[in-house]
Amino acid sequence: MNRLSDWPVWSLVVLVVMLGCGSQQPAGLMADNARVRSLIAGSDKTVGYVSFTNYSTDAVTLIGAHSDDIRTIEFHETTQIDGMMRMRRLTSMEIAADQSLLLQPGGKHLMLFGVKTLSATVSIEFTTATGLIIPVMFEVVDFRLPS
Ligand SMILES: [Cu+2]
Repeated sequence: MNRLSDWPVWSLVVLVVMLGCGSQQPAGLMADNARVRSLIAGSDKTVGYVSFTNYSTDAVTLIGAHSDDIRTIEFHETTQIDGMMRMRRLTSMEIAADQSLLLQPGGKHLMLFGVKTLSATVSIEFTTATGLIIPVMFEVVDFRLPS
């Protein structure tokens, strides 16, 4: 579901229509550029970033994230207070209708705790306020940016 930026635009449109007709997938929520930072030696926590776009006419609220290989995944937001970068935990993240939500360095992000090992990809399932499960495949990449 990620890497959509590499696809022609018509592919995206077709995919959205298909999702709208499917019974398992929530209509119109797309994830792009999903990546998790590879583990630093001696650490079992890391960060994840992804761009969600909501092509539906209803807001989508994410209330949780889960992965079999990760003990805890929290939603975080980095803000600058008096020149200091601080992270706070968010209980949910909303993607308004027809809008995108960018999880990126220096802003909202996923915080992964209790990560034992990471292979090339990691699947994270997001839960919405309406009880839908949205699986997103994250690519594990080596980058060194502040969370
Ligand atoms: Cu954080």
